Amino acid sequence: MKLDDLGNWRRTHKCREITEQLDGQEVIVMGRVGDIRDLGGIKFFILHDISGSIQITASRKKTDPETLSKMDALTQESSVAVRGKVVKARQAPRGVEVVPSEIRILNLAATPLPLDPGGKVKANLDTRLDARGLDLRRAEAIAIFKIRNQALKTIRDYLLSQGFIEVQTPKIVATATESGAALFPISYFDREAFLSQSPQLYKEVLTGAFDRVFEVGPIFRAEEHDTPRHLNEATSIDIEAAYLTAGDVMEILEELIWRAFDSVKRNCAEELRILNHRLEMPEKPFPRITYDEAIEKLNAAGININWGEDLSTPAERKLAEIIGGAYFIVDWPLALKPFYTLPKGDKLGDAFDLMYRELELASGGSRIHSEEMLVKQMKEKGLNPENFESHLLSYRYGLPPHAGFGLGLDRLTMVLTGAENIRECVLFPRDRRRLTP
Ligand code: AMO
Repeated sequence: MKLDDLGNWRRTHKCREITEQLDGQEVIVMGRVGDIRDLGGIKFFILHDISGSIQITASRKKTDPETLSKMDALTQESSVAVRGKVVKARQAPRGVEVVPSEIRILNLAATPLPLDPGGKVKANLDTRLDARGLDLRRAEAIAIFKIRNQALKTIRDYLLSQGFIEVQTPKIVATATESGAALFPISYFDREAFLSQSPQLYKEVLTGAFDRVFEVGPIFRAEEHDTPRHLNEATSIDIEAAYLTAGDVMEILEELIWRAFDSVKRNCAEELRILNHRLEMPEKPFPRITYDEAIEKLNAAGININWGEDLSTPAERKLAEIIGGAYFIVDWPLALKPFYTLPKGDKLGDAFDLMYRELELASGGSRIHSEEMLVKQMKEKGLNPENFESHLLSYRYGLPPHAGFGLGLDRLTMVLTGAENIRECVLFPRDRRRLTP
């Protein structure tokens, strides 16, 4: 079939804007075709755009043959433009419909569809991710990404209001920051390079010039985990601020999480309804417990963790049962935290994790700003300071004391939307088995 051109047509209204007040008015609407129904004398379809939907209704008797034949040719998910008159109609889903005078079929969807974006036929996650472009048209998927967008906007606005500058740091890097094992090597001309695990070292250096910086960007982890909360490419919201400590940036993090919840609750009521998710506001201040207290509580609850061990998944689950909601775990054993963590006494690091129930949302802390101390701690962690030479240069010239955190945007989106698998919260997830689409 020959397709139509968009030509000089432009939308006069989005679907949601078609209301009874426009009764009798001519409009142009554009979008994708949802449910199609043929009642013999009358043919309907639902037109969806990002704002919502509107019913398009043509009676066989009154509609011209060309428009009717286009109605007959339509398939679900085709993209179309409709010029027509707004008519009040009690039986239409929104009490109003558009009676077409001309239809342009801009692209015709092939049949059968690999999945039903209308949601009547449920598909499993793998089938959905294989046809993700189509899967993202589902109302639930759109709701998740609208919520993610709203949260990110709120977080950006807040950080900008607090004097942070948004930066972009290299994603092709020479060294690890978090742990050697989780790096993706790539070939960089005749040298080996890696995909960045975290903007950590760059954001720290930037505090010397810009005082406060933040970055929203990809982090790459070659983790073998195949879990509902790990990805090999995730998005983190990283901040770093000069002349602040872990305690100060925890307050920024708490405020930022609270505001993200609040703005989603106020601006995304319809999306939360679509997802059937009741969002409970976390109470400020979030509880803060030390690592030692966490171990005590766990041991008392029958989960044995020796001092110095990381918290296992069952331990995190148990803590979530005991504390619930959003809470900080502070004062970690230094050995469990990366080399750049500022020591607190002999054995502890001035570092924290932010948990939401059993999910770690963020981690951060105060950092070392003295070159000497950083070199010492690198050696203690078995790292070779020579590999960090260009980075260490920046510490030589008066880098201020600083602190910061990394917050996983995909995990935050899980919490805000009630998604049980992180893959639902990422447009095109990368995991051990999935490199396409
Ligand atoms: P960390 O390694 O804890 O800290 O990462 C920070 C946050 O990023 C998210 N995250 C992930 N999300 C999904 N899949 C993954 N594989 C994954 N890895 C991490 C989590 C996590 O809490 N440089 C430090 C941050 C800092 O101290 O400023 C860092 O990268 O939500």
